[in-house]
Amino acid sequence: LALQADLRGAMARGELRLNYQPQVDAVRGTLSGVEALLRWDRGGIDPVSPAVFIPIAEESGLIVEIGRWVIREACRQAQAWREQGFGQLRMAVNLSVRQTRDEQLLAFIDDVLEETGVAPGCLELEITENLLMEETELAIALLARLRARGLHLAIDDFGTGYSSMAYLKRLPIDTLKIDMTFVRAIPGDGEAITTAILAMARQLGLAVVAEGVETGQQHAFLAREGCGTLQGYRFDPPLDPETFAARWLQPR
Ligand code: G
Ligand code: G
Ligand code: MN
Ligand code: NA
Repeated sequence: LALQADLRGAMARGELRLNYQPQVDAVRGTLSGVEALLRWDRGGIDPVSPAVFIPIAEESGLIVEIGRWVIREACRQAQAWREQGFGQLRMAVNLSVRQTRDEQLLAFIDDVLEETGVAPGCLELEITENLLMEETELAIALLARLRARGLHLAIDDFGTGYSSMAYLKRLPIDTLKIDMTFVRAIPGDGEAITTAILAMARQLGLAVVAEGVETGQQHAFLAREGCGTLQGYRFDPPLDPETFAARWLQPR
């Protein structure tokens, strides 16, 4: 409860920040996109992981406000980089289940895109597989409207839930993100499931991002199996915007 009150104050005090992790073309090693990840910087005190404070924010409903801040800040950053001459990036943000029940989400996103000049196709929303399984037809309809608007949708932590190929086929999505538990098990048990996910994605015409890629061996396996995009400590952890720009962005 203390943390919940603190979190409310954190927004007002400007303690929330976004870090940015590169998504890298598996073959060329070039930047294909970026995922924005939320950080709570409590100035001197230990930072609290979003794995801890996001569930708290969800319980209190504060996640709607925080989630909106995340979308706006990520789009502002993408536009700032564009204005600095770095071209238009594909920016991925995580969406929590509660936000898919926000009837104003579409209107809010429209406003942010207009205000920042970010193209809809450059904003990707990540929704966890388990969230999708829990959600109602209403949430799916909202996702379909977002996609019709031109946004991209990705399924995060893919492979940990129970979605069937038939179910996936009905979903308005663009990308599967292979959960890092499978990537961590390469070489080994992770190989077969990774190959199966890639084959299924190919059949469905979906792009694939492998998460948690840490080693050269994992990178080589995934590139060989045709996984287009990689994300993980092999390339970089989530970085503050200045470090991200210095390491990954070049003037065009
Ligand atoms: O970056 P890190 O590994 O600490 O993130 C921990 C968890 O918090 C991950 O599951 C990640 O998806 C989630 N997370 C990070 N940023 C956001 C955000 O802006 N919104 C939501 N809903 N989840 C986030
Ligand atoms: O659930 P989601 O995929 O959005 O969360 C991604 C989380 O994984 C982030 O908190 C990020 O810090 C973490 N992460 C990113 N790359 C790696 C990696 O290579 N190894 C590990 N262990 N964690 C990673
Ligand atoms: Mn994610
Ligand atoms: Na994930």
